[in-house]
Amino acid sequence: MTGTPQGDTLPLERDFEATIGHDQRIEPRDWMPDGYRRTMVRQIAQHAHSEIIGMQPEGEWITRAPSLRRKAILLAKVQDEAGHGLYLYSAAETLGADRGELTEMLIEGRQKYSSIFNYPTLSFADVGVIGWLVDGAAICNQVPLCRSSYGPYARAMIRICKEESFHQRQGFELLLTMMRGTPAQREMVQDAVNRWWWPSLMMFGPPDDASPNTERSMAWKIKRHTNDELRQRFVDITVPQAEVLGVTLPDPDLRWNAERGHHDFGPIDWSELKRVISGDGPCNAARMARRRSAHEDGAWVREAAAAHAARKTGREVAA
Ligand code: FAQ
Repeated sequence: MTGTPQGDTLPLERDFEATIGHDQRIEPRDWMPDGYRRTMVRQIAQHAHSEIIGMQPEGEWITRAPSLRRKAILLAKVQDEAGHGLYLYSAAETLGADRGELTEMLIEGRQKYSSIFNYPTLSFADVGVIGWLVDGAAICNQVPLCRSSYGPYARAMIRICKEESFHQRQGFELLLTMMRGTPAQREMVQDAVNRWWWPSLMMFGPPDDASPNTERSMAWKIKRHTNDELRQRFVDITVPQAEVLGVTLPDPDLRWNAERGHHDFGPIDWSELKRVISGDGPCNAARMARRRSAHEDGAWVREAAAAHAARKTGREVAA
């Protein structure tokens, strides 16, 4: 949509800017600049893809969960992630983006998903650490998105955040149980924390001075905080939780800075984030292969659903 039939978009732009300025929501039928629509579709689609690909690392442990209780919890969590993907694809559809086309773009490597899901899950402790750190980081990033300027995205985020906080607590509870177990269990937890800590900090995106989208997204109130602000908040929240668990975060430079009122932390290896985003992480190829085969295996379901919908519409028209 570029403007009114007369091509005079100025009054519409003014309305749009006023809505943003008054902290009100942009809704699907409202006029919006092309750039805003593109940015929203990009962010929502990447987020949706992340939820769906994010089912894989933990999903691998469903058949190997150590008890029926842990299996039931894990099944429910992975199913929740599928639900989040669906709410988000629906939000993208309100912007005119077709879900099938977005999936094609992911499968062809034209759209991204979160770097974090390209790391392997080597032990059951990884399930706990994903809940604690990855869902923890996701909550930190997504709670402010409940106030994002695009209505359907902000509303989807409210429900997603409620479920993610449940996920975070189950991860923490699992780790606490393991930390109260045998020395071997404690070692498994520490090993998982060592492997997931830095990738979790990278989830927040590149540093502010290398983040091309932040300034525009902040001006449009799509993003409410910069990548570095949210990363710092996550570190500050997580350090005391690590103390309760009795694990060591793998950063010798991590310490409280009374002057700043925040924790200082060591340098992040941004070349690793770049590598993983560009497809060269430890599990990128496996994750995409699995996503592609799931899509192909699901073709008959999509065809059957479409045929059913067409028959139903036909019957309704005949009646
Ligand atoms: N991985 O200019 P910025 C979850 C890309 S859901 C991959 O800073 P922006 C739930 C970025 O897209 C996790 N790509 O970009 C769960 C951009 O590329 P483009 C997903 C990344 O958009 C838990 C380029 O780099 N959450 O975990 C990453 O302003 C457990 C430049 O970056 C969301 O999607 C990355 N880490 O800020 C599921 C939340 N970082 O498009 C299962 C919503 C950056 O220009 C189990 N999204 N890039 O080609 C956001 O808040 C933002 O999009 C950011 C990036 C903060 C991710």
